[in-house]
Amino acid sequence: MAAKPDFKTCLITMTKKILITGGAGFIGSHVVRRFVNHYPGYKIINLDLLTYAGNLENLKDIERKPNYEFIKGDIADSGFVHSLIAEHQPDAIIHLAAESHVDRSILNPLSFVYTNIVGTVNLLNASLKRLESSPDFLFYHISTDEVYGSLGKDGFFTEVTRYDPRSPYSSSKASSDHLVRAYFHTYQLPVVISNCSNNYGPNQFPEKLIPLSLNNMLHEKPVPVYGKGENVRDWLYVEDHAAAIDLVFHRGKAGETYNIGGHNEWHNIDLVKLLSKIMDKKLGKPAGFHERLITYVKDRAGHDLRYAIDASKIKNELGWLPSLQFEEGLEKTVDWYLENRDWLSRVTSGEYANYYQTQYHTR
Ligand code: NAD
Ligand code: TDX
Repeated sequence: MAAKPDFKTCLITMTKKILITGGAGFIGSHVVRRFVNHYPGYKIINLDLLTYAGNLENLKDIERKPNYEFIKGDIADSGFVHSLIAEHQPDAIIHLAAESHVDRSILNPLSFVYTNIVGTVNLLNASLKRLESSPDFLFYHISTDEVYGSLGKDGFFTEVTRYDPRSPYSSSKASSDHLVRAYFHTYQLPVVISNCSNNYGPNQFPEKLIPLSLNNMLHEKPVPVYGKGENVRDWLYVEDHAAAIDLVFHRGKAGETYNIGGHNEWHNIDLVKLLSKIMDKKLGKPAGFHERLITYVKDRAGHDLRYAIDASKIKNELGWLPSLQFEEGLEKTVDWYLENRDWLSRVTSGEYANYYQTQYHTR
């Protein structure tokens, strides 16, 4: 008797058309790569506006694969989103497109409202239309732990922690999460949401703490640490997040939320000191060479003290655990940035160069 195909084999041979938004960005590019490579039977459409944070270089290795297609467009443009969904008729949407940087949200909240809130509602409305002819349609919304607000020294965010967003960025993400749930309850749109902690790894735009610190160390420039560096973040390697997204997409229950995190808390100052040590070693510099670049600067307005995720639901229900130890993930990340200095100089020219000169980093 022929062996029964296992669950994975069934998925790989099954045809599905998935629209992934924000696939040219940091996390999105890792998710797109994973789906294109792991599921050759799926057609992956990457919809991205290619803002300063989106870069097709991130997907060079898969851009010619037959199951991949890129479409440039703005999720905040309702007419465009509706005609795209009508034309391509996806079976599911995995929604990552967003304005993602807290400091930028403090400078320009409205752009976060357009992309993160209006853009999400446009996708939800187009999904409802699609649901009429595709009853198994799924809308998967990728969100952040920042929606839960700020923790004190103890405790963890769980899926039932009350929302308490404090920055324009987290407020816009919280708003989009609420709207996604509203479409589930009001219109029975099948949805699933995951809220993840801070990601790190290759291809992260050098405005976020880890790549910004590495970029500044490479140029022997001051490494800005906000306030006293006492804030705590829970770090997760980006490919572990992509693996969790794969699991939630295939096995998550409609209407449910899953928290994803690394159980890997670091005070910012300790993290930047560890990065300095790794850079000393990799670049053959004397001990303390990069640490001397650390400069305390004015604190971020409304700076959340601590984030930490309790990821037991996704572990117990879907069997997900992070695969990489932090030291291993950081070494891989540092190696990637050292090997991709051209990428770094390309993405830090133009608009980013202006931003860089005018913000916290010159103080
Ligand atoms: P990113 O800024 O690196 O990428 C965002 C992508 O969205 C870019 O490619 C950009 O071009 C695209 N985009 C922006 N506006 C768009 C628009 N109007 N229309 C179409 N595309 C647009 O962000 P990221 O860090 O990869 O985050 C991806 C998602 O994951 C976001 O929803 C973010 O809230 C969430 N998230 C991020 C983290 C993290 O640590 N980076 C953690 C948890 C959740
Ligand atoms: O130069 C810096 N110096 C500094 O001390 C920068 C850029 C940051 N920081 C601090 C602020 C935070 O406490 O480091 C910590 C991490 O900052 P970011 O990298 O900007 O990330 P954060 O604000 O925690 O938000 C990130 O995690 C959750 C992502 O940007 C979000 O998209 C995600 O949802």
